[in-house]
Amino acid sequence: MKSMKILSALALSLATAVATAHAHLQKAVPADGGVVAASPANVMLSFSEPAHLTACWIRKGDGPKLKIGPLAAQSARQISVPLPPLGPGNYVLSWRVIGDDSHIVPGELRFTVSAATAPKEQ
Ligand SMILES: [Cu+2]
Repeated sequence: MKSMKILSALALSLATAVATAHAHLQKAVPADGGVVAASPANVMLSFSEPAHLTACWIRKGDGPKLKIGPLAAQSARQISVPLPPLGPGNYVLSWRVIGDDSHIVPGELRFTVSAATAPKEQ
């Protein structure tokens, strides 16, 4: 039992040591807080290490979260998330990725589709 305690303490300190190696979002297109003139076909997420997108949602304003899929099965540093056609408004894209260190990292990104030149909504 004592060895189990030492092992879990070791695992904890290891987890702390790699904490800075999480799959952090480094760059996104459109950028967080960005304004785009037309509905983007996808969002490109660039992570600090290969990550596997396990879940992704988009929400317009205070509306319901819509699940996005299907998502790529492989992990990659760059992940393209397909978007449905978006009308003018403020959007929040949220996701969960699992990095190669097996840590789950949630993230979100806000962007605006401007009203001026956005495509007509059906
Ligand atoms: Cu990590």
